[in-house]
Amino acid sequence: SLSEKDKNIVQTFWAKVAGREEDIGCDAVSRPFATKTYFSHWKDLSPGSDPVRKHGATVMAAVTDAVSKIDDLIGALLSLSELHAFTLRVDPANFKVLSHNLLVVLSTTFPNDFTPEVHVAIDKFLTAVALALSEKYR
Ligand code: ZNH
Repeated sequence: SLSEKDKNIVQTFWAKVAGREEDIGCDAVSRPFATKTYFSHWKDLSPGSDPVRKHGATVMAAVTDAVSKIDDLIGALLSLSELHAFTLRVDPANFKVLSHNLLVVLSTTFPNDFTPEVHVAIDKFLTAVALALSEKYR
């Protein structure tokens, strides 16, 4: 789980992400993650399309919000967990795929800041986010 040191590293790194959420989120959701299964109601599913970009920004805004509530991720993400479990019915295995996509995009967007130490902390954080989002799945 996340140590105090990990939390500090995540929050410091995330200060660099601020303002770039839309591009980063767009890249992350443009990478394959069972898009067709869940987003077939969108008119344009291609990487970087308007709905993909908008959804990337939405997801990243939620992740940024989670960074600010890093001490209570379960509480912070409870209603989103409910939404994904009962309304959207997203297979929680996909949370891992998106987390991985985010790691890839963050590492290439911030090649200098994405040190091995940052990598470990962000990986732990995204794992905790995925776990919190899975809370309402029973
Ligand atoms: Zn999700 C939606 C977040 C993952 C699918 N999302 C959503 C939203 C948010 C989110 C915030 C919005 C809500 C409202 O509107 O209210 N997600 C999120 C996060 C994550 C996620 C944070 C992680 C990290 N998702 C995910 C995945 C999937 C999904 C993985 C699949 C694959 N989501 C989804 C859908 C939706 C959402 C389908 C809806 C969209 C539309 O329709 O537009």
